[in-house]
Amino acid sequence: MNQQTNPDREARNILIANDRGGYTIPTEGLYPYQWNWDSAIAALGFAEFDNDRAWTELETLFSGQWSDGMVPHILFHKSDPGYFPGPDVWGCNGPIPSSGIIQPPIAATMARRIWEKDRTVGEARVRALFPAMLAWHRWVMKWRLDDRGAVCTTHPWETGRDNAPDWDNTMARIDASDVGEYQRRDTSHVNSEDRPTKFDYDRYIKLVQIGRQSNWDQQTLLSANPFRVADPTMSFTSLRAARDLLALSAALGIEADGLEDDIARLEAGALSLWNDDLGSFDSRDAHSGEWSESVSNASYMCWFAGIDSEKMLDRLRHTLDTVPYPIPSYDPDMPKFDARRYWRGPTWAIINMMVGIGLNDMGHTKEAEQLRAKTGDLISAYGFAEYFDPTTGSPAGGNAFTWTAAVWLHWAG
Ligand code: 9YW
Repeated sequence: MNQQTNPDREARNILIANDRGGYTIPTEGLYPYQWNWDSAIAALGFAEFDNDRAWTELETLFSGQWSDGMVPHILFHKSDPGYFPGPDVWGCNGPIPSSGIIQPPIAATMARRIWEKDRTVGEARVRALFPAMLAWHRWVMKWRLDDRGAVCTTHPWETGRDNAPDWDNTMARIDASDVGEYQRRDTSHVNSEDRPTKFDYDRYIKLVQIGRQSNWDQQTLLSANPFRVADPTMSFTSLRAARDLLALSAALGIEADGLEDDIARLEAGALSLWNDDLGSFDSRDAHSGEWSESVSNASYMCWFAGIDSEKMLDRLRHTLDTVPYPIPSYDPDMPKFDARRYWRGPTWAIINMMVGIGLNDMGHTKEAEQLRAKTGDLISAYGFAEYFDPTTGSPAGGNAFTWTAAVWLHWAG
């Protein structure tokens, strides 16, 4: 971005250009459909200049909700050969062609923020969406908890942190030798060095095949799916969403039985992800009980969930002081750190925003402001990239990216 440009205007223009009529794609080419958590962040960005359009984004997302309450990670509104795997590979039967997994359930949290920004426009819209948001929360409670109340991801794509080192041990145990031939599309849009490896991709597709063979029946998948990892992203966002749903139900006078109990259960689950030997929130394989031994950017999302931690705060201060463009998606002092490979090192503005919001909510305003300012500097120096090298700041992945623009408008700019 050069100094002549107006970053606010540029950010708005990115959202407008990525708008496909009621929903926003993450970026042209690489991601041509509606992604679940991208969309919730896009709504937050729209709310900064067009509150009505913000609600439409969330309404379109929930128009793809399955009858059991599940809200898919991708809605394939219009087919696009530039992305693989498309709806024919997933083989799902929702109201809109879709994938068969979810993403971190942040929509209720963003709906609350958008409603708080403009209650006049938001009152009727949030009321109308509330039952759908509650149904999704209940689906998560029913199908994604481990025995301690931590929320599990059943596919690396589900957590939104595709190739994070968190999944390495579990992925290594998956036999993908019969996955068959397929043609990746992501590496034709962006540098393959910055993307997940073939080893990982084979397993992503194998897990989709297992889901499809099970007809995406969750009961069957509890035993058929070898990938089930309790994870900080899912656990912290689900807990935050439950708290926001409770706040909305109280403010709007809508009955929502069981939310207090759900919050207590999710809180216990989130706390169970504390790995004392590592000194961090961590992921845990739900089948084997084995820790991932991974300090990721999701580890710092505890405050977003209303969980304070002096040890995480110390870690964060150290990261803010020593990493040029924080927060890296994987601890740079750990051997698997890879500065440009997607979720194995790079910095992601959306995670920074959620960490920053959490810090601020819990009174850690100095660290919140430091993180916000550093994220703002990063975006203004290097543009609205999908993600950034935490050591040099250089942009990576797709550009003119919806969620980075939305983060700028709502928080970093
Ligand atoms: C995929 C769209 C998505 C994000 C994820 C990110 C990547 C690839 O892109 O996923 O095919 O789902 O890891 O967090 O939602 O921006």
